[in-house]
Amino acid sequence: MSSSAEASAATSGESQFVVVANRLPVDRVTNPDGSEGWTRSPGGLVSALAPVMRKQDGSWVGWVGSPDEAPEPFHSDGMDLVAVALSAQEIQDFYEGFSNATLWPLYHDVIVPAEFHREWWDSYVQVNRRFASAAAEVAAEGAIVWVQDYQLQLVPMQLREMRPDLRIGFFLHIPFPPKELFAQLPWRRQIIEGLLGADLVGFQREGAVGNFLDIAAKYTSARPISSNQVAVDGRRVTAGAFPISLEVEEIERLVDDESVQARAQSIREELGSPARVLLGVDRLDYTKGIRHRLKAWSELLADGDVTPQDAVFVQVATPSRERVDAYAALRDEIELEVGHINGEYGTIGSPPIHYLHSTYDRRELVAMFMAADVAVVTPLRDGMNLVAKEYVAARVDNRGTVVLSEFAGAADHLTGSVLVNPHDIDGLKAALLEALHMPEREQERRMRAMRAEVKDHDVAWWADTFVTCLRDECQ
Ligand code: ADQ
Repeated sequence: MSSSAEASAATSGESQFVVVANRLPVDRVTNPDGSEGWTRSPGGLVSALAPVMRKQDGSWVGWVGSPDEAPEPFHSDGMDLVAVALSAQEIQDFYEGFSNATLWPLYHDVIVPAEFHREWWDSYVQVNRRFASAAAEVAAEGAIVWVQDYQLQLVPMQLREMRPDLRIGFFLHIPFPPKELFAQLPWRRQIIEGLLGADLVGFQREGAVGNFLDIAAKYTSARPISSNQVAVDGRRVTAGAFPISLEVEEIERLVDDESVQARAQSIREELGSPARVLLGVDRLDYTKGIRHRLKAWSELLADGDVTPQDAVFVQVATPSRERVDAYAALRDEIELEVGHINGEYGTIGSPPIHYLHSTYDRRELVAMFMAADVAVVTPLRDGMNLVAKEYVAARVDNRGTVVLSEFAGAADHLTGSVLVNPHDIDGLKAALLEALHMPEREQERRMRAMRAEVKDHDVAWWADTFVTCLRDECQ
């Protein structure tokens, strides 16, 4: 892992492959000699793209994560990193505002109301243009540019206007809503026109592709030319589903590691060696269905269907977007409910729920997956949900069950899970009991099938399929 910044080799017009994402895939570190450097942040996206980046003089355009900071372009770990600066005001308006308090709720079924503010929109337009300009500067003639996610939906068209020679792809990591919800957005036409600047627009699920094509036909001049293509200004734009996945080998290597195995064992012991362990791992986000899950668990305890000696629930909730009001309120609600459950049903040394508001490294997460009998993944809406796939990847012993929301993209692939509608609390309780009591042979049958699916369709497969399609081979 490179941690020091060398001068960038390709600062302008030399990159054949450019990724544009809200965040750069690096975190700042202090080296042993006291100098400052960068280390690659963990994550499937960067691991999947690193080989393509290395082969093709790749550049990654993104924000470093703190206000007003934009180091000169530098080379790290086989790619050129090009930083885009955001001011404190832009972080509030573009990022916390329009991205996370307008688009995020609107694209997730309006679980909390979406807020519409014109100054947030103005900032979104301006910041998107800055990302587009940075990409236009580093991309070589005819290069491939792959724009990522909901924060940057205007970049494809802005970039096309600056550089019509480029081949532009866009991938949305979150759901894309039906037109009945999308229609609320005062800037609905501009967002769709922004996306139509791409040659290929990718989504997690087929349903999102249908929503996008429907909305494009309603609000723009795009005209359908086939089941997944539209014509816009004499160009052809393709839309398709490209379900994201993870680096299975990285997880399997950790499962193989004796110290991770020992840690999994000690987690069980620290929990008091209960008969069964249920595990939830989520960003603390209202889309993840944590409240519904806790309600179901609380009712199972109240009904006497489970006791803290039978089973313990571990809920890991990663701190997330704490400056956005809805997230602060959610944290309070969840912590109140956890306190209620433990106060009501726990005994000394046997709380029925362990709540951990913290971020963990991959080793600890994998040890938790190995220690858990049931993964509880019950979002109210989720583009894909990688935690469900990570749990499956970690169960090389073919044991364990997944309780999975039908509203997560992962439900299309992990068909051996116990599928639930997380709004149906009785259904959720029944699913948790089914998972807790599933015979080992049945667990094995289901887990084998799910592991085969995840191994066949890993994150490298996802990136290859998208990039191959973008290079004009699926048009
Ligand atoms: P997220 O909403 O962040 O991603 P998810 O797909 O579950 O959701 O990814 C979360 C990642 O963070 C997982 O890799 C998980 O292991 C990790 N993580 C969670 N809690 C952690 C903790 N406490 N410590 C350390 N790591 C933790 C968005 C979309 C998803 C889509 C992904 C990828 O909302 O639907 O699957 O992008 O496209």
